[in-house]
Amino acid sequence: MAIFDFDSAIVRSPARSVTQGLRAGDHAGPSHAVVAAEHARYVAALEAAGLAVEVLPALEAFPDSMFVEDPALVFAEGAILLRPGAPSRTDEVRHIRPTLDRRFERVLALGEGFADGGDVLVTPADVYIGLSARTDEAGARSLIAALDALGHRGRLATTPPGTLHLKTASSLVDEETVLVTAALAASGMFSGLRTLVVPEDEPGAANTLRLNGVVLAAEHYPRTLDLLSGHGLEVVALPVSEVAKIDAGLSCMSLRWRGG
Ligand code: CIR
Repeated sequence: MAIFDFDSAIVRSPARSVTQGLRAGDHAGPSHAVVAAEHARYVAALEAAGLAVEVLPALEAFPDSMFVEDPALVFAEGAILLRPGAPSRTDEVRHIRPTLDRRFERVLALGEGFADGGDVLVTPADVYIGLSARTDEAGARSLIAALDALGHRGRLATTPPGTLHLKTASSLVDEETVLVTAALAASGMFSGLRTLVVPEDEPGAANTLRLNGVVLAAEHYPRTLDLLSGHGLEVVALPVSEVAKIDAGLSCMSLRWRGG
């Protein structure tokens, strides 16, 4: 299970400005207090799964900065500084860089274009990079070059229209199985992997997070929790309905790797 074998994680405390986080639609933003409570439960779940968690301080100037998955990508072999495609998030990279320089021997950077970590799905054979409103082809190709330098093979993928990130619609739950929305399953892009399709009435449920022997999943999607348990997985259900108001889920709140 090397691909899910993690001992270290970085997270960032939610800023009070998280209430202004980016979201599709014009609904109200989340409550800072509830997001903070969800974040605390998330950190505890990472620790319970065996990871040592470094908690970075909140960045008030960046409402979405608790979603550390987007400005960087990390592996045991090294880290890659990305370039988030939302203008309000681009400078988050400058703030996470010192931490990555301290924690990793090799820190590479994207040469050109834009790429969000939420568009990057790591599987045993390939690293899928979803083209989206946040990740363009120049960024994806530049990321493929950086991945190659770390010994990983990247390939382009398509994020379904109207979906924020590739991983909004997919997550790897075991070495052979990807949990996907019906729209992404229909694309047929995951050749060589089994697909588990989330129920039609729970399209937001495809973003889960496998860590060592457990899968973290949103507690507000009960049918997906049953689907995962029925697949023989040990599921940890977590409250994330408040961060979901700003289009976030389980994977986006941490960077995970082995060997920290
Ligand atoms: C954003 O739109 O950038 C944030 N409100 C949500 C980011 C979620 N990131 C992720 O799933 N990797």
